[in-house]
Amino acid sequence: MAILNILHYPDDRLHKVAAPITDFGPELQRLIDDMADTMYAAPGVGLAATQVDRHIQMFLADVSDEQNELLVFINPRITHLDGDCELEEGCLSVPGIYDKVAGRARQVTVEALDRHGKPFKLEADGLLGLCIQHELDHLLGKVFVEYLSRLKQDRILNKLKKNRRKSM
Ligand code: K1U
Ligand code: ZN
Repeated sequence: MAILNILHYPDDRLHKVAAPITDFGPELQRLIDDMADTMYAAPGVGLAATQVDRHIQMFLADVSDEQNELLVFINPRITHLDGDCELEEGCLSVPGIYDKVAGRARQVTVEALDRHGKPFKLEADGLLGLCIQHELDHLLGKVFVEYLSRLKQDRILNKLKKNRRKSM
């Protein structure tokens, strides 16, 4: 078991675009297990490889209460979006900040490969649907706060700076 370091906004490495995965060998399997440990320990309901400074197209999600329904999405792509999501989102890379992002869909269809390279298709709504959209953004180098107004972004940056100073 290993807990990986989660990059914190505004780290530039959160803006890197992830590359497709072609090798499903032991190194990837180890990374998946370590990312799952990291996500559950945080605790979070999702984690993208970008957030642990691995710039490959993979994210994990588990929105179950018992943390026993791990989903692994490799080389994911959204094939359908519908409706409007009213839920607020959070981010392990932007601790303590929750807000609603305009334009998030209520229902999402995603196609991806599982940890063994097997294709699957999933339709999701609610927290899982939102989490999938949020994690896919991470793989594109986008952090949710960057969708908020300039004023909100400045406030968030100030708050994060203050929190960092307090914890030093
Ligand atoms: O990608 C991440 O930073 C993880 C993020 C995922 C996410 C949460 C909510 C909406 C969209 C995306 C988190 O998990 S933040 C932590 C969180 O929301 C949470 C933690 C424990 C229980 C329930 C929620
Ligand atoms: Zn996030």
